[in-house]
This record gives sequence, C-alpha cells and structure tokens, in this order.
Amino acid sequence: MGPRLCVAASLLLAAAAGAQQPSPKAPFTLQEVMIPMRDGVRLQTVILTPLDKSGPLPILFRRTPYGVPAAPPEQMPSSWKELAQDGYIFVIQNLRGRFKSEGVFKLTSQVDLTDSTATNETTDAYDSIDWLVTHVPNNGNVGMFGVSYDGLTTALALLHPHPALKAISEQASPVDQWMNDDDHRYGALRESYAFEYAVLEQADKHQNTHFAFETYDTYAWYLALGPLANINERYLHGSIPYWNDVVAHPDYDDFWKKEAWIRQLHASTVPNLNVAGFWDQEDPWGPWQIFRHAAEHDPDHTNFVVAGPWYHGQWRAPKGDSIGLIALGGHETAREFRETIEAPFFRHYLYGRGAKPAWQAATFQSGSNRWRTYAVWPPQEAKPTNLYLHADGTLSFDPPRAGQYREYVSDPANPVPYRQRPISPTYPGGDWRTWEVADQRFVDGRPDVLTFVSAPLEHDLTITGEVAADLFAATSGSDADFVVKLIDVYPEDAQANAWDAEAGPAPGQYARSVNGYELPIAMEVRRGRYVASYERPRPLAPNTPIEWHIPLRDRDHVFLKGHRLMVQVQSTWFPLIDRNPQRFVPSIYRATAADYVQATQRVYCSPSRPSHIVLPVVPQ
Ligand code: PG9
Repeated sequence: MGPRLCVAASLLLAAAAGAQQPSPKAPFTLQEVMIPMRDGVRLQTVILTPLDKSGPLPILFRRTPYGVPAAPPEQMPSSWKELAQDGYIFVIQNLRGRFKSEGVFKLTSQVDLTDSTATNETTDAYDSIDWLVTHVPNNGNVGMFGVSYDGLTTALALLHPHPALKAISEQASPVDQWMNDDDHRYGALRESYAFEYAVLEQADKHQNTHFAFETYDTYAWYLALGPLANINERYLHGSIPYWNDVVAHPDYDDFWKKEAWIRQLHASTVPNLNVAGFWDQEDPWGPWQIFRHAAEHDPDHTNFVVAGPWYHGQWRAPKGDSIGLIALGGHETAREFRETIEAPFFRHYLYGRGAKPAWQAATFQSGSNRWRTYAVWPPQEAKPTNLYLHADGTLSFDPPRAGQYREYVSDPANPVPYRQRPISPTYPGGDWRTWEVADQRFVDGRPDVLTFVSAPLEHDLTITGEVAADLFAATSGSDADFVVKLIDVYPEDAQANAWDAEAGPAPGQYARSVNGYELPIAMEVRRGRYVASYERPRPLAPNTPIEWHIPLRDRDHVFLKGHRLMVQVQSTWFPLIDRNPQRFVPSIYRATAADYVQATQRVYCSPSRPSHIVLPVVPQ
C-alpha cells in the first residue's frame, strides 16, 4: 500500500501563470516571473506592486515552501496593513522544487559557503535579490521578512547577504533541528510534528499534503502504530526523504551539525528584528539563538529581539488580543507589534525615516500584560533564584531540610497525552496552535505525573530572562525522559463568570473560565541517553540519581499576587515526543515492541539532591 495521504488545499493559493489584472478594488498588481539562479534553475516569483503608491519603492521579499498567490489579494491582507501604509513592493517566491519552481526541494538548512559551485537557500536569496534590484524599479533597498520556514529563509540570507539587503525581520526561524524547535528537543524526537511536517512538504511538489489518519484521535493512531520503524514499514515506505534522514540520524552527528546553520553566524551582518513567541508550539528557540549569535559582534547595534505571548506566527494575526482562554489586558498585541515596532523598523532601514529601536529587546510581558523594553537582554537586575521541589509535594524558595524523593511508574503503553484527547492532526492548524497554553488540570491526578505546588504568592513575582530546571532523578530502567512544566495557577476566583446566576453556565461554558486555571509558562523534555553526550548516547545506570539540566528558554512573565506556582514532572508527552523504550537500545528508531518497558522514576527532593527550578527573578 502506498502512503495514506490526502491532498489538501495549499496554505496560500497555488501559483498561476502570467501577469494578472487586479480586480477593481485590489490594492496591488501581480506579475509572475521565473528568476534564474546561478545554476540555471528558475524560481517562481510573484511581484505585488501597490497601486496607491508611486515613486521608487523598497522591496519586501519573502521566500516560502508553501505556495505563492495566483492573483492579487482582493484587499490588503491584515498582516501587511501597517507595512503597506509606507509603500513596499511585496515579492514572494517559491523555494526551489516547490510548486512551479524548478529543482529539488530538500527541506534542508545546510549552507556550504566554501563550495563555490553549491546552491542553497543563502545563494538563492542572493541571486534573487540581484535579479530583483536590476529588473524591478525600486529605491535600491531590499528587506526580507517571514515566519517559520519563511523566517528560516530570511535568516539564512544573513550568512552571505546581498549588498542591497538592508534589513530583515526573521520571525520564528529554526536554527538547529536536532537541538530544539520543530523536530527534536535536545535529541528527543517530536514525533507527530517531524512526521506530519515531512509529509506536508515532501509528499507532493505541487501541494501541501495532510496525512490521512485512520482515527479521529491521533493519540490513538500513534499508540497503535507501535515502534517508530512502523511509519516507514506500514505507511511511507521510504518515500519521504526528510523522514528517512531523521530516522537514519538519531544522534547529534555531522548530518545534524551541518543542518545547524546557526553555527556559522557570529556577527550582526544585516539589521535584524528577531521575533519570538513565548508560547510558540513550533519554533520558540531559534530567534533567541540568532539574536545571541549576532550579538557576539554587533558594533552598530543592529540586532534586536521582540517576544510576546504568542503562538507560532500569532503576531501576524489581525489582533492578538488573547491566546486560548488567556486574555491580554485589552491589548491587540499583534497589531501593536506591527504598528509600533515592525513597520518603524523597516521604515528606518528601507526608507531612512524615523529612528532605529532605542532598545535591544522588547517584550509583551504576560501576567502584567504590558509592553516592556530592555537596553540589554537579559536585564542585569534579574537574579537567578532557586525554587525547590519538596518531597511533600510543595514548592518553595527554601531548600529542603528533610525528605528523600517522590516516585512514579512510567508506562510507554499508557503515555501521558501532551494535550487533552482527542488530539487533532498537526495540520491543518486548529487547536494545535494553542496547546501550549492549555489548562494542565487535564493531567492532575494521573499516577505518572508528579505535582508540586506553592502557597499563594503574597506579592507579584516577575521572571525575566532564562529559566531552567535542575532535576536530580533516577530511573529503574536504562533510558528515560523527564518532562518539566512550570505552571502559573490562577486563583479559584480569578474572574467573575458571565453566566446566568439562576440558569448557570451554558454547556461547555463552565470550562471556559480561568478560575483555578493551570497555565504552562515553560515546558521542556530531556532524554536520558543524551545527558552525558549528544553525539554518543549512553545507557543510564539503573536506580542511580544524576543531575538533569533542562533549559526552559527565555521568558517574561509576572505571577500575580494570589496565584500559586506549580511544577509538574512526567516521563511521557505523547505523541508530541516519541516514547522512550526506557530500556537502552542503540537507536530508538529501530526499537522493537519488546524493548518498551515500564520503569520507576524517582525525583529527588533531599538536602543533598535538591531538585529545583532556576527563575530569573526581578526584584520588586
Ligand atoms: N515550523 C515550520 C517549519 C519551519 C522550518 C523548517 C521546518 C518546519 C513552519 O511553520 O514553517
């Protein structure tokens, strides 16, 4: 049987040929061209020229694997509105091998600049800009921007930028797909994402393809699948090159190190507005890495980062006034970002009007729900402060004076779901977008989830900067995963509910309250086989506690007075993360059903092994 795939509509409209007449109200004319690259391959590109602006305009260029528009938009897309007021020629290009672009799409971030005959996303960006500035009337200034894959292709231009490229805004770009972001977390495979995305982009050159699951609840499908090798054996049969690469390279080997393009970036080469979402379910880490790598040499201060309470790409949504059930204090954070940060940034660098940002970092801080700016990130006043897990299930800033450990049995046959079942496919988006803010009460009470909770806070607690967990933990097996979640627990009376005092809530309404809500602030996994070395996985010594350092990324959040802090620890997070067999095998991707075994996990909370979270606390 061939892959069970169904073809879905493209994320954007698929391309059509030739120049298009705008409909009477369309704000642009559209021209389609095939731009030749240095190796003769031609890339399908559309040029949207605004009808209401004259004079030489700058170009804003976006490179995508998802398809280019076939016709000019009927009206100004809301995500461009603020930029378009200044006047830009928007250019959108399909990557090589996608839709009508010639060549092969390799789904790769590899850039070898030492090979003068090679082509890659860096050279394709360079060649395209070279063509555009000579063939399209413009003011000599080109910018690039884009989210996720389009952010990656934007960021890759930094490695050898064309001289006309004057500013970019990389938004949610991955940088190292083994270490973090879409496909892995410190080597732990993001099973559902890596598989479904590879199918999306490599099953059919002319489409974005959604895998056709046989069950409504994909949790049930992945569990019934059994060992990961069955994906190729039963469904893909080796037809998806990226998936073949993933399963051929379980460890951090040369393949992944070459994919990790960020290893080549050590300076700010073009002014860059990096954009990150604190609840980005796909690429939350890359933008911070690009920001930090560029900061290694930034004499002209052209390297900036903006972060907000956003799911993947939510800063391009019309408003961004809430994420899931979490309201953002009446702010339209997405529109405000575009109007007060993104548009002025490009205006400064592409039009020479207005000032550049006076800060290095800007955030929309959750909890307090206000915009903040920072001269340096992380701010120096934030002090690393330990929050300790106690054996009685409490959390406090006091280290444990007594106590030993808490334990649970982790069973790969009954893994903890990463969000409430039924779990939808990753694509099309749906509730995948907001799962990172889902109320964690859905796993409270599971015997394989440990919960630690603090007393209600007597005053606001602000954390700004990098969060991490330091667990002291052991397993009775020889491999294990530990997942740590830092949670903000809302008071039971956080909001006055809107339902009828007499009739009560309408069906479903009771669950749409933040009263008692357990809001994840930071979550991450580590895989035991890679604790000592990413390159050479090693078995864990059974029943032997070791220290697990689990980075929880950059944050800016205020836990409000009356809220409580919570930490949950578990060893499965399925099918987001593939199941660890819990018995060491050379490659998990070749594990057999018999390798998956139960294990007893211990989390130590003793004076000599004080598991804790490190919080960057800003003094009141
Ligand atoms: N998260 C997607 C992606 C980016 C880069 C590589 C692979 C996947 C995306 O949304 O484009």
